[in-house]
Amino acid sequence: MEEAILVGLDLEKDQNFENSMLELANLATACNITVLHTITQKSKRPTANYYIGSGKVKEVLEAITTLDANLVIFNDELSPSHIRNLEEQLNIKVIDRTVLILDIFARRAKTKEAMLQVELAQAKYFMPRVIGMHKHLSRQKSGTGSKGPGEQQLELDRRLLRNKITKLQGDLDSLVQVRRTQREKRKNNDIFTVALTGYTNSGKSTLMNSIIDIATTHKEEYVFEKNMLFATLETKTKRIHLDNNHIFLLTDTVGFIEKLPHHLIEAFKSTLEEISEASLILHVIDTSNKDYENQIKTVEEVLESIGVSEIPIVYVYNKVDLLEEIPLTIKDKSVFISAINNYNVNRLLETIDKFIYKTISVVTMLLPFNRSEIYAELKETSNILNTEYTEEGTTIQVEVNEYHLSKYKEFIK
Ligand SMILES: Nc1nc2c(ncn2[C@@H]2O[C@H](COP(=O)(O)OP(=O)(O)OP(=O)(O)O)[C@@H](O)[C@H]2O)c(=O)[nH]1
Ligand SMILES: [Mg+2]
Repeated sequence: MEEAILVGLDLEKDQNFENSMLELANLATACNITVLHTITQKSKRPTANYYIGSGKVKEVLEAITTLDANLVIFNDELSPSHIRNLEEQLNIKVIDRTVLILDIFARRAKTKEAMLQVELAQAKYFMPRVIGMHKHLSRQKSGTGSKGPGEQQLELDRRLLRNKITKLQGDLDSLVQVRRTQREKRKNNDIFTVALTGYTNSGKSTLMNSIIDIATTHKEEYVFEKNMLFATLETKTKRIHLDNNHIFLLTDTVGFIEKLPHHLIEAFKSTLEEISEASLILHVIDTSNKDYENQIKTVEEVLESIGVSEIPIVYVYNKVDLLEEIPLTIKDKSVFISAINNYNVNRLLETIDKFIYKTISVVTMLLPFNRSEIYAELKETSNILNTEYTEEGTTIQVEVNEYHLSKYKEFIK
């Protein structure tokens, strides 16, 4: 049983510090760790030796002894030397926010791809840090120039880890290739794609299910939703068919969190590409969280870091059932909804449809009788408004996107 003391450095520019410490406690709980106590320090910057001041280190040590803790968790990612110095002073295991996030991802990963992604991020995080885990061994170094058991072990561990990273990267690359090919195929159909994104636990998967509820007949395809951090790690795409015969693909993706480890972003690159290739992004916001404005900022920073800047975004203010009144500081291009009881989700679908309309032209086509496969394709992907059988062939009035417009332009009357 792990019983921990949380430590946070309150840097002056961080207005969000208190919430961030609460979130750290939630992350710890999600890893089955009991939080005994929280220690914070206000400071302009971290110190070189211990991240916190040496006086604070003493305070942490006292708390460890008094409360009988066996783990210390820092709210920021620590460097290998910070970990080494702190463990030397405190004599118990020291970890950071990144380790917790990686651990939760590891617990939640179900598909082969997600497992590889998490394992890769973990290995990369631990690579420069193996040294800290062997400090007790390396003290046994004997004789000038000769390698003690500690150092030999360290080199061996490093080599194993490096090989592991290469292997994981290779396995992941081949899986990603498969996914890219699938996506290319989808792109060829050029169906309008909408990606759900947002802070973890904001209600993305619940919204996906609500839309499936309203707009599809395949109710057995609901996605997993739950009140926990990082419920979704795998992307899921569903085909949504609106009443007016407009079709779009809706993709549910992994949520973001403050200080998302960069190794994770890197490892989840292929998953995040689903967002960067969407035609429209729905940024889902948990308005019942009093920190939601900072969460919006965090999400926007991650989106920027993965190169999303041109794609139109609709802000979806979710969980309004929990509010007494709608907040005033709301951006335009936004919709208020409650995904859990489908409130206003129809309004959101209308908004999405307006974006689809922008990509559509209404044309009349004359299809020769021997090209029935074109009719079948358009029936599957486009909205046929009118069909007439004439002597020359089938005349249809149809709403087509740019892709079909150029593909079949020879048949346009
Ligand atoms: N009251 C209320 N709760 C909601 C609403 N939408 C979602 N929730 C709850 O919020 C929790 C998280 O929902 P999810 O849909 O799993 O959230 P997510 O954004 O997919 O989260 P991750 O996959 O972890 O990133 C669940 O307990 C939902 O029931 C809402 O409109 N109102
Ligand atoms: Mg989810």
